[in-house]
Amino acid sequence: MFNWFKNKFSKKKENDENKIEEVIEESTKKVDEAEISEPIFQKKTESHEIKNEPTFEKKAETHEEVFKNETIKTVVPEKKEEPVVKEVVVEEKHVEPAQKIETHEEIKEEPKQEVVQEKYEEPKKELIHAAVKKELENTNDEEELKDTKESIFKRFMKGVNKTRKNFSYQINSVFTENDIDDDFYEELEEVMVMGDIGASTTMTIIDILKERIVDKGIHKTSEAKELLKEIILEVMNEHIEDNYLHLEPSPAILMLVGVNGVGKTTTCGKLAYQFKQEGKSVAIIAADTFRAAAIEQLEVWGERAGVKIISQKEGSDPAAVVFDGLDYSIKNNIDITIIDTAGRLHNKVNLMNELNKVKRIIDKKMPNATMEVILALDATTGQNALLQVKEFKEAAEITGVSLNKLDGTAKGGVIIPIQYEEKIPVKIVGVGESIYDLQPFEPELFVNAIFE
Ligand SMILES: Nc1nc2c(ncn2[C@@H]2O[C@H](COP(=O)(O)OP(=O)(O)O)[C@@H](O)[C@H]2O)c(=O)[nH]1
Ligand SMILES: [Mg+2]
Repeated sequence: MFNWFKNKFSKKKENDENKIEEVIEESTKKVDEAEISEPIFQKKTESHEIKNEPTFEKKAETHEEVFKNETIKTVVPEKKEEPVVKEVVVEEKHVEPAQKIETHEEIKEEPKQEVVQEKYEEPKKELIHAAVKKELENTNDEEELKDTKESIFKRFMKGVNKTRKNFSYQINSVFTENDIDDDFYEELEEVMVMGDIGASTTMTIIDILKERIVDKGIHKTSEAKELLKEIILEVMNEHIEDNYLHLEPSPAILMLVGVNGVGKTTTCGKLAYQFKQEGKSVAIIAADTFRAAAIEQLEVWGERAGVKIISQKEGSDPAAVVFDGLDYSIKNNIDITIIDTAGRLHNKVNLMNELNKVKRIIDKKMPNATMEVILALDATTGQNALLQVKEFKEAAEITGVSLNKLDGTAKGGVIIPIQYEEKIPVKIVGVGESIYDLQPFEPELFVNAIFE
């Protein structure tokens, strides 16, 4: 059985609450600057009151009520072909959500599990999270332990194969029987920067390496290889508490954010499938309402994974879809609700407004839900992925990264600065297009793999 979760989030919740306040403050400031007449987050006291109310008791509300008394101005996206979300002025009086095309009766239908089970077998043993290593270490069955460890490693290697081949080839050309000199450090620096570790993190690592080489009295470059491996792992873990998805206790919400094409929808499908295999009840909210294709794509994944997709028609307000989706999750006692969001919001204020709107719906409907906000990134974009982390961190409280398409690139080294410079844990990696091609991320395995 998988173990993607760890029960450590009481501390995380506290931190999150501080971060939310910061995001709200920052967002209000930005919106003010954009000359919007009323601040978005004027009703702070209300949200505190709501938090004291018991979860799941608020009924007969619409998503618009969440924003009543507020003027929300959504900046119109630059691209002409995208549907325009106009200025929304929410009236005080009760208004039904405009785009409710699914009734609750329809939503209540159980997913067609029989079909799914015929098509999909139990996940293979090698999909087991490296986190079970610890549990397995308590077993006396040596053979079982060895097999499992080997298969975890093999599976992971498939995903990092290109990064590994590239990096290990280059690195091995630096670690020879030569003496350590300035050329060695220069070559090493070049290999690391080329390997997408980034200039700043590379310098930090090399500085530590220099010190340690002196401390240990090492003279041959070959002897420094193990040291480098050790330091890379230390640097990766320096600001990271752990790399697990924290989705317990239920109910939990996992929201996927990120720009277009980075694999958000695919990751939703893969995660939904894996969570179901762990015995969790799962639903997906299709909050990317800007492309009809995105909703259809998610329906296909929903069928594969055997989970309910809550959607509305193209162009609906994402906040309204999330509102109805959370209603479904509450009524059906869903353990993990996955929210797929749109990635076309390049304007920062706009992005912040949209994400905050969704966040406030969540705070209102499920104030005590365990939250993960996962930023999906395309590993093939290398350093650009790092820039996206910086951007999205300003717009939302990102709790982790899903680094997708790792199978198709040698740029996996970018994981190191994501964790060290941006202090965001890489929690999952996408290693292919099938439902099984998602791996929990384990720094130790990664470092061992790229040095193989
Ligand atoms: N090779 C590979 N392709 C992926 C992976 N994740 C997503 N893709 C592909 O990337 C494309 C965009 O994915 P999609 O989920 O639609 O991205 P979104 O726009 O962020 O929702 C699709 O063709 C996916 O099949 C991955 O881990 N590996
Ligand atoms: Mg999508």
